[in-house]
Amino acid sequence: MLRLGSLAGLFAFVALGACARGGAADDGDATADQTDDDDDADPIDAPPRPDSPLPIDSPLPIDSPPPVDAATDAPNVQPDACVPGSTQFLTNPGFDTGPGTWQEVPITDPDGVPFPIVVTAPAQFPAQTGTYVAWLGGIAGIEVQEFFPITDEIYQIVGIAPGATGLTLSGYWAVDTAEAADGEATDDFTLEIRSTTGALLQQILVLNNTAQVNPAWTAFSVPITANIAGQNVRIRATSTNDLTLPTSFFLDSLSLTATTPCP
Ligand SMILES: [Ca+2]
Ligand SMILES: [Ca+2]
Repeated sequence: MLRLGSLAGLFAFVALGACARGGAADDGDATADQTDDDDDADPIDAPPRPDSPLPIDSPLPIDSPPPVDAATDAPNVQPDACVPGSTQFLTNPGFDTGPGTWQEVPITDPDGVPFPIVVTAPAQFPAQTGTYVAWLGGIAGIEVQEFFPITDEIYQIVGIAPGATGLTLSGYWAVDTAEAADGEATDDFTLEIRSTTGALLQQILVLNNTAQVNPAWTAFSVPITANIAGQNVRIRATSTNDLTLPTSFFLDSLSLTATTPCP
């Protein structure tokens, strides 16, 4: 009841107000032209009548720039543009977590105790990265009472993604020998890719005692031409020392990468 009563009172008040405004305009400009009188009589804030023209300052839709024009002015940047990357397949490529997935076939001393291959780098020859390296050789046959060349080996089985392209094996090698600088090649080293059944797929490095660079790491990066995508392969290093004057062969900071193509 209160709401109905209040609404009725409001209608009565508005009706009175409208009459008062009309009466005041007629009374205040009785001699003016009737057309001007009508224009002047409209309050500034009166709502437009249904047939009234748009206010002068009303924004017209045609003035609004269409979205397509705005996009034309934007920089020509493609937010989803692909930048080719690379994928690295070796585990522990710098040897710095210890042997891990690297399998060692080491030289042993006369009591059968192995000389580990993944070791802390010797003080006189710091690691290329971290503290560990792969150290092959470094022992002459006669030191372990062998009367023929002695060998060791380290390898890791690596799964190469199907469709991998741009495969490259990179890293650093170093040679430190007791052989004469101008001596013959008597102690040897190879880094290669083999199948899991032992078949040679590609040689990456072939070194010997004459390759010594005192004392420095030498970078290498060799494209893999063997078709190994989608296969498990062995990344294998092996050394052979003859009876005397040992040669050490070091590896560090390896990587086996493929280019990651754009879709
Ligand atoms: Ca290392
Ligand atoms: Ca030797």
